Amino acid sequence: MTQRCRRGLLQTGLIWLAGLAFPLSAEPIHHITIDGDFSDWAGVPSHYDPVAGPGVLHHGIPDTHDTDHKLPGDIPAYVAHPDVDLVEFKFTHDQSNLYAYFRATGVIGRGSPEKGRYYVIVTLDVDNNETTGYALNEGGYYPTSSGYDMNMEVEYYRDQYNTGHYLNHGARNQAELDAAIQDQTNGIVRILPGSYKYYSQWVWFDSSSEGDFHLPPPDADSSITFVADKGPVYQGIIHIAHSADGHEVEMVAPFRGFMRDASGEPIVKLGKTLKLSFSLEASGELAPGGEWASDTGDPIVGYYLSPFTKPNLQIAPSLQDHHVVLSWDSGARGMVLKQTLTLTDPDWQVVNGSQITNRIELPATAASAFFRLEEP
Ligand SMILES: [Ca+2]
Ligand SMILES: [Ca+2]
Ligand SMILES: [Ca+2]
Repeated sequence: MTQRCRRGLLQTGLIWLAGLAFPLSAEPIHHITIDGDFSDWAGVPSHYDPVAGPGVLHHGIPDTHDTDHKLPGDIPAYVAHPDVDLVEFKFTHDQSNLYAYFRATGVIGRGSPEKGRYYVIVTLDVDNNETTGYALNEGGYYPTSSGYDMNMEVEYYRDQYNTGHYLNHGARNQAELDAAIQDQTNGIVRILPGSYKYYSQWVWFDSSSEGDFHLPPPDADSSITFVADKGPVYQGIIHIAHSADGHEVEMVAPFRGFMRDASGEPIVKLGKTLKLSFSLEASGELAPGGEWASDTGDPIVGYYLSPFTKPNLQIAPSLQDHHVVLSWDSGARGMVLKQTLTLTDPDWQVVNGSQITNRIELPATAASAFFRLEEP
């Protein structure tokens, strides 16, 4: 009797389908270690950029190009510089960090012991609002897009990792920049209309004394130092690691370095949606012809910082007669399980109690049912 029922349940189980496990825009948590081993990126989706060369265009723009142009409709000139030729990039996060992956045709960060600057840049629209921040073309980056408020960035100088810093582009003149810097000495960033030209950049230290400015509570264990291009070496909480061949890097920027808004809320936190742009850039000493060169990928739009891991919803027969077991990743505990009996004009109903667990047993009474997990 029991055997027959279990068999029946198994058959039912086959047509009980796990539906959409994640809203399309949500990006699940991945844990990345900054160690030059890139296997931890295997589950993170790739974004691609053309392999540069004479005549290779990206939306009508030479893929690696000069940085002398500033207007949205300008077409910069091609510069041959494989070290800045971005070809693949990825972005992910965990509960407290943003992670970026870059792959280039040449060697990322390469300079010479005497000279040269090289930048690994992620530019962020942190409020998902194009009217705040700046437009990429103002900095000579193409294809352009707008709304970028902050950067997470690494500068190499004379072939060495020089600074890992955060930038804010929330000022349009010197007076606004002075005000922004004053706020930032107190750990506050205001997301405002900005410009490429008027920006501040700082290194964040998890120590009250290592930086020039000791931050007030709740960041009293932290300090910052404002940095300038080619400045002294300051390595705070942004870290980067290279592959053995130098073509790939992985970097981390903890949320806390982006600071807080005036009400004390972190600028970057779980639940927010970001737009992200990736660029590689090198100074003129490093290219044939003495030209600065950069390459910018298409922006990652609508990146939602989900608090959950990928849930991997599973359905299995239960040991209990006429029941099935639904289970999902423990890192997705807190998501809501919903059920419908048909996908034609579906009526998704919350499965009571699902939000406080990652395993639930349900009676298999209907001929078929469909499930999905949603963020609350
Ligand atoms: Ca790694
Ligand atoms: Ca490229
Ligand atoms: Ca913005």
